[in-house]
Amino acid sequence: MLYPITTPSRTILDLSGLWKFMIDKEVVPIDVTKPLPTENVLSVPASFNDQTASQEIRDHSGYVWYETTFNIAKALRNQRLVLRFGSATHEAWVYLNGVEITHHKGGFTPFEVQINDYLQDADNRLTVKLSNLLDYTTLPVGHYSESKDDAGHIVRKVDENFDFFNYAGLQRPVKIYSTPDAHIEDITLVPDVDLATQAATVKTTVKATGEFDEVRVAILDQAGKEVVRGTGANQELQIEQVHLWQPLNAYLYVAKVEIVNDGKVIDTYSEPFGVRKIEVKHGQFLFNGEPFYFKGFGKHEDTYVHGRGYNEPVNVLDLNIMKDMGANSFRTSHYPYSEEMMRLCDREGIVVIDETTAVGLMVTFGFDVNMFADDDYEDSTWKELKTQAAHRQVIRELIDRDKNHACVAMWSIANEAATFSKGAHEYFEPLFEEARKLDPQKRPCTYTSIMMATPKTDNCIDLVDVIALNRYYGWYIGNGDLKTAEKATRDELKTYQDKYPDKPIMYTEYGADTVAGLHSKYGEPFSEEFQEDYYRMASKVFDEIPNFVGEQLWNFADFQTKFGIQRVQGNKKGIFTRAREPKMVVRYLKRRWTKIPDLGYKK
Ligand code: BDP
Repeated sequence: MLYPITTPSRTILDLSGLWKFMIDKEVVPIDVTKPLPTENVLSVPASFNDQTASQEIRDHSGYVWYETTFNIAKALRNQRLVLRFGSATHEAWVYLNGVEITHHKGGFTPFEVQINDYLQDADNRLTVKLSNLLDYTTLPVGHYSESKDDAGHIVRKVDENFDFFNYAGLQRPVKIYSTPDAHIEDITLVPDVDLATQAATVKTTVKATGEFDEVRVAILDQAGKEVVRGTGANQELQIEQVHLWQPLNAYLYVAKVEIVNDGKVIDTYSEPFGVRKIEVKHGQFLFNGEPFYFKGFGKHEDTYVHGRGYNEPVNVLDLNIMKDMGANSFRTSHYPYSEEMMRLCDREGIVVIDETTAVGLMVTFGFDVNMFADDDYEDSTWKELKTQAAHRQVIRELIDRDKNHACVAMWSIANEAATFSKGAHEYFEPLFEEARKLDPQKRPCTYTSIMMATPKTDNCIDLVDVIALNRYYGWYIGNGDLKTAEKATRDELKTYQDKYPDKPIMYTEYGADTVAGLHSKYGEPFSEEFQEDYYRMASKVFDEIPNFVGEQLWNFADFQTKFGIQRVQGNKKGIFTRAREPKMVVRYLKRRWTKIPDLGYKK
């Protein structure tokens, strides 16, 4: 799916700004043919939760309504006009001038609809009904229940089966873009480079509809100079002496696509892309033929006031902080991040592990590795959850959206699912097949495994290209005891290394809750000293394991969660506070990471 941009044939109307907003108490039905019965407004894009002083709004589970009005300039009325949501969390029903025009479920992927037939000359009224409900059929997974209040009205409740606040709303940009009637629908780019000769082939596939007689593709270099051009919807274009896209050293080409009728250019679209080769072999993760070492983070889209909403200055700051620390990568835990963030990573050379919304696929949550002595353990996860359809959908939509991004180096199909329980393999095998089939660039695939999924009990490791572990020895297990944690870390990594000598291993989570400003001369848990000791311990072990190819700690910054006895205003495992102030450990990690080269660390 193409990102909306302006080109000589396309323009954009950004609907960011103040929208009417109300929660639906489900007492009086909302009549969509009339203006929304409220004068309250909120800012879009952003989560709705933290924009008011009302606890009722913040904690609302159920339906909410948004409304705005817009006009379309006369000059544009003969163009094809498309309304596009960067996301709508988690389910949306969209009405234009009182008529339902589209519906979408899944809160972190874009969707769009052509609106010409519903437009009127006067103000156009755009109304969106949203649901933030999650259950056993959705991703993420929530425990859903209903009750009645004293007046007999329905009260809905979502208990998140995951460790982040269930922020919702119109969290990403809402735009209308124009195209001519005959237009470019999609572009797929598959670069392949011969590392010996430095010559690249770029397979280009263009989907277009309407009246046109020719497709032209030109590849421009970063300075905007044409390198090669060709004609046809399917082509293989050659670039000699290619500039590679390297981690932290990005180089972006642009595929400029035109469709032409009678010699006249009808529609133009420019898609940036990078040329790089990603391979997994002999226990290494190779970037352009050299072993890559992941240094970085699991993150969240989570900031003050915006909630999970698009916050570009913070995205820019976060990547600058990463680069300053010598980090080179992050995972979009636990959902696809904004398209704007992906484009930024393309530019900045930040390597991304791109994750679906599959979090909470486990009914017996815990961290006790000894819970399952035997290796044919079975809980009811794969009987109770009905997420297969949502899972296929998010894989399809994520790959469709992100397939051309140079920054995307691997897909994460799920986070911490019950892969230790019987039934997991049957659930995951078709999903991995689907991802591998759909990705034109055939990137590696993984899932991040929870502690209870050990080398002995994990049933699905055969499906992954890279073993990605979320581990909390010394925190959830043996809290405060770093000696035992060091041994457990080493023993487990060695076992993985021996059992799967061809698979690279990395940590996609490890961390300790740390209250900024809390110090302890005994290095007690929650202190800044403990956090540093914890990371020093883990780093020491990582360096001993030959196939260990990366450390992505948990978490970049403190973030908001639901209430719980383990959470004081959220999760405090950030190495930065939620305001992006560094905790003590940042100096240690910066020293470590600036010394570790991005390529060639583990030979
Ligand atoms: C893991 C989850 C992550 C949590 C983290 C933690 O993948 O979402 O925030 O642990 O407990 O289970 O801090």
